[in-house]
Amino acid sequence: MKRTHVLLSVLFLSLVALTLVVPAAPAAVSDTPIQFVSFDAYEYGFNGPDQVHPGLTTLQIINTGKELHHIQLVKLDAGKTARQFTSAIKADPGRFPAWAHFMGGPNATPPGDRTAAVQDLKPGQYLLLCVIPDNQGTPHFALGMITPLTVTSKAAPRGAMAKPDVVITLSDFHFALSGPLTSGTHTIQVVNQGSQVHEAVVVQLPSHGSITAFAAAFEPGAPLPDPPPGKPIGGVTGIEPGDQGWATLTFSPGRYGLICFFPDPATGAPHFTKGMMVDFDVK
Ligand SMILES: [Cu+2]
Repeated sequence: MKRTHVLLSVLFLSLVALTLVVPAAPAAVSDTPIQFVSFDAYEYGFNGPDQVHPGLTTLQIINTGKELHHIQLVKLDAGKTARQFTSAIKADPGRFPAWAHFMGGPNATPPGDRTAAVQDLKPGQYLLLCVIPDNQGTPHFALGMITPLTVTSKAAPRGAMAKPDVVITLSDFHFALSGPLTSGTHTIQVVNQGSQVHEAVVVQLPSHGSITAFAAAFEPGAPLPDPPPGKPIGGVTGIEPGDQGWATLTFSPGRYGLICFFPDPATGAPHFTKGMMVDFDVK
């Protein structure tokens, strides 16, 4: 399928991005209540709860495997099931069914690392998917990384949510930061103001690297660069127009980038080829 096809390029990072990321510490907290759930990701599946409460939820991914993984939450319209989703994808691998909606989640996480994203969950039936492909180009969800998650209608006792201090706005086809990201831990609000599904993959770059060089490494047939052109440290997976998510990430001084691999539905061209990538310095 196209959107996995364009993500194919991410796979090689699983071979090179083995350094441990320091887990994000909680930033300043507000009074906003939130629940916390954690999923282990491995080849090929997720371990975690199959039911959660509705509302703001920190979704943590712990990558206990050997390849790059993420969590793409997909919400199914009422009456649709995981089985119907699987059949629909089998019948037409080129597109997700119209009754399945991209609802974010923690983005690309290297082996041995953990990242998290906050999403506002509504009651209903969800799926957790990993859309990142293996080295044959098969998306991980087709290899078993697909698991149902029921969001109940019962409210739960909650902790406190970190207060976002930077906003990343996604549009067709740009990233905009509300202000500079500084060294330390930040909770970043990611808002999709575009007309297509977008994601934010946050990439730590080498000191003289650029997100353009990182993206260039994903050209089909490109040799694996040494040293690697960057390491993903999380972000928010695909969200629908008008939707949002939050990611708490820890930055050290240096160079970083943002990139979106989602394809334009009309052409299949990944958004970064339309300019949806940017680099920035953290001081
Ligand atoms: Cu995009």
